[in-house]
Amino acid sequence: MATRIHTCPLCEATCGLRIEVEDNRVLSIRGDDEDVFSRGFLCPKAAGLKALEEDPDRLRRPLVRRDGELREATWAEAWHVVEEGLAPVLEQHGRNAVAVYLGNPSAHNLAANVYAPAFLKALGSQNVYSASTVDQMPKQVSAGLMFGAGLSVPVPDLDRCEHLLVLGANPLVSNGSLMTSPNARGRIRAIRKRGGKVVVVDPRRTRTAEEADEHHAVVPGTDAHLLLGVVHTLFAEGLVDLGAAAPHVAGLDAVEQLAGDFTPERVEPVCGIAAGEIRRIAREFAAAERAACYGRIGTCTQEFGTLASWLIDVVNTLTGNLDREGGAMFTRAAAGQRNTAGPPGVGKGIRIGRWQSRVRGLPEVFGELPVVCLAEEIETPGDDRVRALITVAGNPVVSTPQSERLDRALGELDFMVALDIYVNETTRHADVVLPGPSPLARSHYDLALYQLAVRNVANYSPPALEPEPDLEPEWRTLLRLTAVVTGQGADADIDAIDDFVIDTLIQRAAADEQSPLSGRDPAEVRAELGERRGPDRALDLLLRAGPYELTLDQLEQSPHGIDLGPLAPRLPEVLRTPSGKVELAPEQVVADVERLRASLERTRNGHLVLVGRRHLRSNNSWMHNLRPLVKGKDRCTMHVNPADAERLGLVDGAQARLTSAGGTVEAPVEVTDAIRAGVVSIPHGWGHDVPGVRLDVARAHAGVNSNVLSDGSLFDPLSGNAVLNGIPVDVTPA
Ligand SMILES: Nc1nc2c(c(=O)[nH]1)N[C@H]1C(S)=C(S)[C@@H](COP(=O)(O)OP(=O)(O)OC[C@H]3O[C@@H](n4cnc5c(=O)[nH]c(N)nc54)[C@H](O)[C@@H]3O)O[C@H]1N2
Ligand SMILES: Nc1nc2c(c(=O)[nH]1)N[C@H]1C(S)=C(S)[C@@H](COP(=O)(O)OP(=O)(O)OC[C@H]3O[C@@H](n4cnc5c(=O)[nH]c(N)nc54)[C@H](O)[C@@H]3O)O[C@H]1N2
Ligand code: SF4
Ligand SMILES: [Mo]
Repeated sequence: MATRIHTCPLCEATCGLRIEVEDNRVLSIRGDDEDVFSRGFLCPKAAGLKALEEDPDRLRRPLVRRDGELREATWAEAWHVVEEGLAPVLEQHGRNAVAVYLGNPSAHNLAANVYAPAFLKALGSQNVYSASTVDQMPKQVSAGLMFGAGLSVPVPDLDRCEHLLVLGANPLVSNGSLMTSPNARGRIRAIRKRGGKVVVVDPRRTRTAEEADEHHAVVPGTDAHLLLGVVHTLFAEGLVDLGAAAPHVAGLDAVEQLAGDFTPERVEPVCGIAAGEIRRIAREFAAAERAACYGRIGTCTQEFGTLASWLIDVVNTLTGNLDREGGAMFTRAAAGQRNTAGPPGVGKGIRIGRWQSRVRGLPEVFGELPVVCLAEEIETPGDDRVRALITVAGNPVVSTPQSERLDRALGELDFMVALDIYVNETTRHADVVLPGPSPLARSHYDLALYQLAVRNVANYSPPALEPEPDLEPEWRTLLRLTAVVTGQGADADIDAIDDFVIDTLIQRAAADEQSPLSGRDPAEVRAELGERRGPDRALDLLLRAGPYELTLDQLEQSPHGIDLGPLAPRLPEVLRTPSGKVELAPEQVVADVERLRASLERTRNGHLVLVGRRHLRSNNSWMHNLRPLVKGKDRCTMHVNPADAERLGLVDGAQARLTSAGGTVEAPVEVTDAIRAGVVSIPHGWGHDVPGVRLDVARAHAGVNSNVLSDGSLFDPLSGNAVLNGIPVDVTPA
């Protein structure tokens, strides 16, 4: 028996695991008490990793469609079919005819972090989509415009904060997002223990709200109204004090003007929170010694997602909490962070809208198009129509809007390749499925999430298990795909392409005057990187080029991680805006406030609105095939307030029918006063009972796909992010 230390790759919390292994099998998984960040904390999903290893439905060999059926094949056969499928599309219809969708697990996967960008660059298609536009894109846009880089997202300094204002996030269940904080529950409880205050704004009384001092059941989609009411109050009552950030902030007067007519009385009927309460929220936040305002899915996946995301950091800034200890701070990551590269304090900022989607004309953001456009780009005839799709660890048929339409559209593709470990609602449409090793059978480092952590931390895990014999590492699959789309063919020398990728990274570091590798001879640097190949070598380089000048050897010698200390102030060095200032009132955002102002006049039409929710034992759509995580009570139920239930004749335990512009689903009713009247909630990620899906356990707990109800017409215009919360629905007994 051996003990392996590995970081859990399932969510953003990066918990350390202690795994007992025998004969390449997992005996048990516990929390790693010595982990410098998670200190033994674990959630129930970690046990799912053992079940995932053992899951007979997890793919161990490539699949190729023959006579309409996905059948096991050799890698050589699979690659032959990939070449035969992609080449004609590229030749006859060009690069844009091949679309890519990157799913959420690729954000937690070092291979994808390093090699997906290389593949996308080689492909050169404008039709790139990802789970980001059903998730955090509004925050990336607002942070990009304010601070100059899309991942310069201030995170609450949870461990020193004394007042936490949470909007549209449920960290006690999600374990934190855009706020890497293992044991978020313990860290949030500690705020109250040290005499601080936690305030939650959410249409549902969530587990986080249950443990807070205050809960405000906001009307879905109106956080921007509420926050402008707060901003108005801060100015009106002379509570604005930028603190140490003051010399670095531009646009203060513009913000004051924008907030001018958003009095608490004016926004009260829209957001459903009394004017007096809004004033008190503002006063208490301003009065707190160290306060942080934080928002997540609920504030992003809504009509005013970018405005709400922006206003969260406006509130932090106006009260002197931006970049202050115990406030909202910028992480200083050990590797790969855009805002530690290049000249400090100034940069090119971000550009959005460099191209538009062909059918609806929605703008590009950070190199991708909004996923609400994907179905129409496949369906609509014309030049640049999407005819082939490559998915990488994604399940858009369940996770993105207008599911039924997208499902049909995937059936119309000329060719589809899925890099995935399951045949699910999306990958059942593929012509070829290319599986990779399980998460425990590959090395791990959270390149993205350590940029958003509540402490500066670096932790690398070597593989805890040997990969199963027929599984290619995903980095090699991504590079082989790169070879195919660049015409080198699947038999190309993958190691040579890897050398090219690493040389590009070395040259970039050598050309950066701030980098510890500045001016170094690239060949010499490559030699120093030694025998490692693939993502490990790339990580070693990024660590050496990073602000702590670490090496992968050092990380390997510290299996429980290296703690690089609490967050420290980074203004103005962190900024990459052209002005070298925090842009408190970016032009595009200011222009969008008009839309918000117009919405003040909107009258409600009596529709119920649908919001989502997450469950501790569930992870988006893909872990429902793991028995330990799905056993027990049915989770895919519709929550409804008792008053609505009575009015509509809905009975607890009976079925309800929900109809929207997007479609109809039926779900069991759960009557609960934990949800605001006028709002119903169904979790996303379910609906597994469809033909061709190979998920035996999930099929037995199928649930319904809530994204059937979103019709794809609703999105946040600045970021293109889908509206997934606040969808008008009619509900009747079924
Ligand atoms: N209504 C509603 N919809 C939502 C949300 C919501 O709150 N409400 N939330 C949205 C959010 S935040 C997100 S992030 C998206 C998620 O959207 P997606 O990323 O599209 O969906 P997932 O369910 O995460 O699917 C992950 C896929 O990756 C595969 N996979 C898992 N591990 C690996 C691996 O190691 N390698 C490979 N190659 N494949 C792997 C799984 O089999 C599955 O097919 O859903 C969004 N959809
Ligand atoms: N257990 C578990 N953990 C997860 C995941 C999972 O599926 N399961 N998914 C992971 C992923 S990909 C992500 S992105 C994160 C998400 O992390 P969180 O955002 O913390 O998680 P959610 O539970 O989606 O919380 C969103 C909350 O917003 C509320 N809400 C809905 N509409 C509105 C609104 O208009 N305004 C306000 N103020 N609130 C609103 C919902 O009621 C819900 O409580 O979680 C991650 N962690
Ligand atoms: S909280 Fe997230 S990282 Fe920690 S054990 Fe659970 S799923 Fe894994
Ligand atoms: Mo997400």
